[in-house]
Amino acid sequence: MDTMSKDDLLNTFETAHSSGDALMVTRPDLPPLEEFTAYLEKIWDRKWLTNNGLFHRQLEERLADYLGVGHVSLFSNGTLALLSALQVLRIKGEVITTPYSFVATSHALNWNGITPVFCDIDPLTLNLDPARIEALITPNTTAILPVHVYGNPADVREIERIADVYGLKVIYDACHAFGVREGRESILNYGDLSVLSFHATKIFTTMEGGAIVTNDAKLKQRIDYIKNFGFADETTVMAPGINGKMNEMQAALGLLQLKYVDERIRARERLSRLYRELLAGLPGLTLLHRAPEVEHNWAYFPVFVEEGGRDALYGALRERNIYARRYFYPLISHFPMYRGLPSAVPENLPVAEAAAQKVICLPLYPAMEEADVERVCGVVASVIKSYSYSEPESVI
Ligand code: T4K
Repeated sequence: MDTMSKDDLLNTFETAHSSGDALMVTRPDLPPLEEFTAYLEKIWDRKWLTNNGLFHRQLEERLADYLGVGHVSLFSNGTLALLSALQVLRIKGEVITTPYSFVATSHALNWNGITPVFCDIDPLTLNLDPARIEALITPNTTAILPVHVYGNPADVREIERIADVYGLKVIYDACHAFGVREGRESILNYGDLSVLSFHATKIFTTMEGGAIVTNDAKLKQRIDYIKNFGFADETTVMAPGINGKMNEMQAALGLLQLKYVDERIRARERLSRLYRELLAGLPGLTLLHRAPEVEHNWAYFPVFVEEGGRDALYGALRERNIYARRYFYPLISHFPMYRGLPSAVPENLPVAEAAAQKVICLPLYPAMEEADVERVCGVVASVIKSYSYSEPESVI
């Protein structure tokens, strides 16, 4: 019962869909089908399917407005947006990043021929620990690639200070941070670029999709060349670009999703607060720190279980048709293509190593009922009580 193959997951998902009683770690939110069909009819009429279509342009503008940022460049997925962000800023050599993320964060470096340098994380936020960054800087370091993991803001000010001192670029993997604000300022306004994902598992989805956010109009222009093979006009190619374009169906879905995203974030918040209330004070269980001054998007509900209890909980939940996921275990630094790097040595990453052993993300999505949360918490409490933990843990 250690892990599930992709086929097992899909079968489980199909069975769950028909039985109605399974809880997955997440389920996408979709608008009413007839609203989408109306957009499809317009696409069919216009026969303009991709390459900066009308819905694409509308979504870029509407998103920039909604997010409170200068410019948005849409992509067909978050990984292509990450790859392109590194290209646009011509990042090379070594980049300091976190091992506690989805593997795409480091893969984007790898695909650009850049060496990831893993830095340990902060025990409270689980984001890059700025106090450990400077020791990893070498003459080959060109940038920092932090992640706002679970939508919790990284220490943007301290990272900016270090980047300024050493002349480094900063690209935020903000794939979890759609709509997150700190002191009313969008978290996406920090660093040189921020990258979003609109994958089916994200709080704002276009099925697949992503974006690069910038406040620099010239950079936005370069990003738009790069995602369209480098074309500036019919005959001029400005850069070795790629095909990263979002199509009109994705953009249409995005326009509709914007209508509903606020109410969905509120539903997530309600469910998250219920989880927190029901799980508070269980010995051996730590909840994710959520800073009160942050406007959260309530993406993910990770909990951290002490001393080997995590996998028992994962198994017990599955026996009851509850498919929690261990995001982010294993650490990226454990995967074969990265584990030989000097920075991947587990002794250098104690906080990330511990978090990866303890974490489990419980189901969270707006269509869940309060009774679903109670059901999950019942299993968590019964497993936790079977371990003799003495007192609540406060940090990872
Ligand atoms: N950086 C970060 C920090 C990221 O988290 C991600 C993506 C990226 C970069 C890259 O962005 P993209 O290129 O993906 O835009 C999922 C997602 O595939 C991935 O997008 C996401 N992070 C990651 C955290 O999670 P899996 O392999 O766990 O997904 P999967 O297919 O097992 O789905 C999880 C559950 O979601 C299913 O059990 C049920 C539900 N689900 C999923 C899909 C695809 C649905 O209900 N419907 C669906 O269509 O990676």
